[in-house]
Amino acid sequence: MTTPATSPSANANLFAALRAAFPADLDGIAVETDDGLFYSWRDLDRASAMVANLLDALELEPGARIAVQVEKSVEAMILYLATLRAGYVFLPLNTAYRGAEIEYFIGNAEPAVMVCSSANASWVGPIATAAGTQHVFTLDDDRTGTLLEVAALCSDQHTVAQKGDDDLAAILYTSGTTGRSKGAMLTHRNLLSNAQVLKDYWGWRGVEEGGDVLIHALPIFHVHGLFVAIHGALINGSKMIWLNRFDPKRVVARLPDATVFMGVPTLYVRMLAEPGLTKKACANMRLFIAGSAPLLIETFGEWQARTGHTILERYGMSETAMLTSNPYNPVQGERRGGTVGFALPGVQLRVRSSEEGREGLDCGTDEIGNIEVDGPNVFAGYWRMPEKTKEEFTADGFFKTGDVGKIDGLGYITIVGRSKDLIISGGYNVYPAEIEGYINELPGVAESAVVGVSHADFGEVGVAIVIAKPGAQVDGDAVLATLKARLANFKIPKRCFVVPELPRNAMGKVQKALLREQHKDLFKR
Ligand code: MLC
Ligand code: AMP
Repeated sequence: MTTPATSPSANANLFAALRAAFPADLDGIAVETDDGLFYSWRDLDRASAMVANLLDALELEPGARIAVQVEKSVEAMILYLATLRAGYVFLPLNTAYRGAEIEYFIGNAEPAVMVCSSANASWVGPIATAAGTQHVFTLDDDRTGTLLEVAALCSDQHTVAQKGDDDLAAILYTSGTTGRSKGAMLTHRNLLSNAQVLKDYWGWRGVEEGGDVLIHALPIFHVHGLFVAIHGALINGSKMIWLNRFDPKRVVARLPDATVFMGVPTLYVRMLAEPGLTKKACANMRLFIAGSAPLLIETFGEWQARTGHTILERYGMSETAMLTSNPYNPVQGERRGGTVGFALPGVQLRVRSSEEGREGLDCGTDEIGNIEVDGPNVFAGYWRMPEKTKEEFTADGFFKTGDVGKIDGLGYITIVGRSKDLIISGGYNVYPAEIEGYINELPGVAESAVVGVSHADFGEVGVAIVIAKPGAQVDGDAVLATLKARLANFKIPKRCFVVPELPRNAMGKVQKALLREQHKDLFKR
């Protein structure tokens, strides 16, 4: 059962906890951008107050959603902090999303405010307005845009909005194997409890212990970059070295100035290709953390050999924030490559059988089954989808992750696969059902299957296999070109084959395992 992250009388607003952790010296550096800008703790406090005052002046309804699709910048992070501070609900959107995707998210979430880049305002603005959004602002990654122009006129003093543990802080959209994307509703308690656990578990060092410095190189519209990284640094009063875009050369160049790095496996693979990645470059580093997708044991081993550091792999989801982690403290055990470590303190994690006749029974040691979780970090449900929410929880309140794994005798958890049909490409989720839906609507296409195959850089990528209607001519490259105009770039399959038929089992179901096997060596190193 969940316990409150804060006492009933205290303000459960996540921002209040982050703000309370700012160092006493507000003139110290909170964020240094890789292109030479410095933001003090006072700057973060004042700027978030100004944007929060702007939001307050709009007199939005309680629980109003602030949808944001902007390029990464420190100001975009400040907008996130301001949204929490003012007590509204942050709704980040991947910058790769195109018209149809944005139209769905806006239509479904009905945000009161939309913030987009000025380059996209001409198409995002009308979509938002048509969906009833009252306020559209722009924000660019060069500190320009109408949001900052208006915020500049607002006071830099702001009282943090009073929030309860179960009030919503953010909605993150995740796709699904069937139907449209679902908005995972995360509360202040979900996010704060997770940040507090990770602060201890990963041994973040306070200012008095020399302080940590985090290299922030991930996008800030997903759990990893937005919550794990930003909350991790802020709740510890640690400085961030901020890169708007991941560039392996720049990250390697900044390692001597930092102590903590977080990345999806592709970031580690790309950094390993840099000759500058040496033991000497990493001498000041305390911790390298990986997650969001499986870290290959080869990458884990190569990293250890090259840098002398053992990557700490952890596992999480949009719906749950972080669930498990390899130990930081050697007293708790070694960091084991190929595993995602132990359930975090406060997280209950169990593996349940899906075998016929044993469905729902607890698996024994090393026995493979479905991973189910409970804890203060587990989300409040899918936005306006009570039925979907119900389906994804067990009768006794555990969330069904859709991941398949096992637990060994020492408690190390290994993820061996997924029961959900999902491809994780460079840390982004791609749902084959969504892509197949788009392909099947193209002229001349009878049906299609999209499968994930190994890729040296992205870990896994999609490959489309298409069947043409009798007499129709379909060109694989043309299919991909059409998809590119409609869908986020990371969702586009890397190859498309037009074949006479799809392999099927006796029940008539497409045998995706066979297709994966056929194409498994397309992108191997
Ligand atoms: C870019 N492309 C991708 C891709 N990213 N294709 C598949 N998968 C991806 N992830 C496309 C581009 O559109 C381009 O196509 C081509 O691949 C090459 O692009 P690139 O220049 O190499 O890509 P780049 O811009 O460098 O981006 C790669 C990346 C990025 C790895 C830096 O994908 C990234 O930041 N990934 C991190 C995702 C993340 O933060 N996930 C956390 C989710 S939270 P074309 O055709 O245009 O040339 C979560 C929970 C948890 O999962 O546990 O943390
Ligand atoms: P998302 O919906 O983007 O939050 O993605 C969550 C999914 O990413 C999880 O359900 C897992 O399938 C996967 N994932 C996250 N971390 C890991 C990891 N360390 N190893 C394997 N898969 C992971």
